[in-house]
Amino acid sequence: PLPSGRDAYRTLADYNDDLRELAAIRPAIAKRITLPHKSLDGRTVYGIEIGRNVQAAEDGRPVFVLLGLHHAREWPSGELAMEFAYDLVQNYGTDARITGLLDRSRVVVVPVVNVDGFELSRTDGSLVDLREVDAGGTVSLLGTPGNAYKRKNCRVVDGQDPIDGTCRVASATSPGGYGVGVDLNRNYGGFWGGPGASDVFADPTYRGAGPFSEPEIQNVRELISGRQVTTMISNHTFSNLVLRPNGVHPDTIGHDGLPVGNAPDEEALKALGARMTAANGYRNIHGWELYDTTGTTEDWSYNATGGFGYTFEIGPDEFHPPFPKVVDEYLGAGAYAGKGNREAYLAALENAVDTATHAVISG
Ligand code: 0X9
Ligand code: ZN
Repeated sequence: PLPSGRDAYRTLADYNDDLRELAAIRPAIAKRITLPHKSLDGRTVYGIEIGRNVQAAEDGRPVFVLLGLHHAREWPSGELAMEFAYDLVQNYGTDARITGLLDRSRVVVVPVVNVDGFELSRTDGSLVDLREVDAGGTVSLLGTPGNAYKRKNCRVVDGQDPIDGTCRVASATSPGGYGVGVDLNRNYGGFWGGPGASDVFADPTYRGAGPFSEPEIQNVRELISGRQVTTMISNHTFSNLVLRPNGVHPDTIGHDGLPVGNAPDEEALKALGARMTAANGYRNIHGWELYDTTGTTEDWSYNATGGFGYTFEIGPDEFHPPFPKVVDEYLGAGAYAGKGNREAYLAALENAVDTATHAVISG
């Protein structure tokens, strides 16, 4: 079973309850944190900070940051982040490896970055797509019921009407679509405004009015800027990939202030990618090998801070599969025997500690 014992997807309320309770179980090593900005719809965003003597002020130990649910429909991305937090808190003091790592680092987990979008997706959606079968037996996807496949946040722009006056992506008469919102994984300041992001509000990759325009992304900026984050993973679904900077093809970049060629730390970024993909069985590639993007989490965090940053695309083929698959993808069980993200995150945490040991980043 998972560290938390859960066997179904959390709601936003479940995440908030779990973050509070997990911190309360072991306050010597776990502290709930409140991010500085409320979401557009006024929700508080919480995380948890884990490590030896965590109630004291930051002491310069390196930090590993694990993020989930930038994209509302990608439910496993929050689950795996939350389960790693449980794993660490439960095993500190008994598991020598985890104890040693948490003595020398802190880990910050924010399982739900896009609280508004996730709440809508999780509570006003369905796991079942609307399909039509024609006389010849051909199946076509008409759309998704409710809002289970919402991607973006709940930004409304003047003159661009939200469906039914809300954050919804779908209505009874208009299933599917992308609806309102900014793509939070195009809103960071890393090469914002470049290729692989849209300036059209209705598009799935709408980048927002400017870099860091969205409070949900201001939260992540301030979280990372205020700590010595040596390794960051942003969880998404799906495609079984570990993506590293850069997000833009070397032939595309080199214009308009975009970087030329590979990231300066290409060899080390690739090496950690190899360690993590040995653990989870995914492919270890540059972001641009999936497709060009700008304004993503890792392109900002790596270029702004020097801390290594990755996107994990969890799972082979579904935004939110039946929950037993999520369990196996964390533990490396069942169809994923020996290939789990638990071990990949531990490799990332070891790197976070090791990077600081070698003093690559000044404190
Ligand atoms: O497009 C995204 O934001 C991510 N894929 S998703 O299906 N989860 O939406 C991938 C972004 C990773 N970075 C690069 N491709 N550069
Ligand atoms: Zn995503």
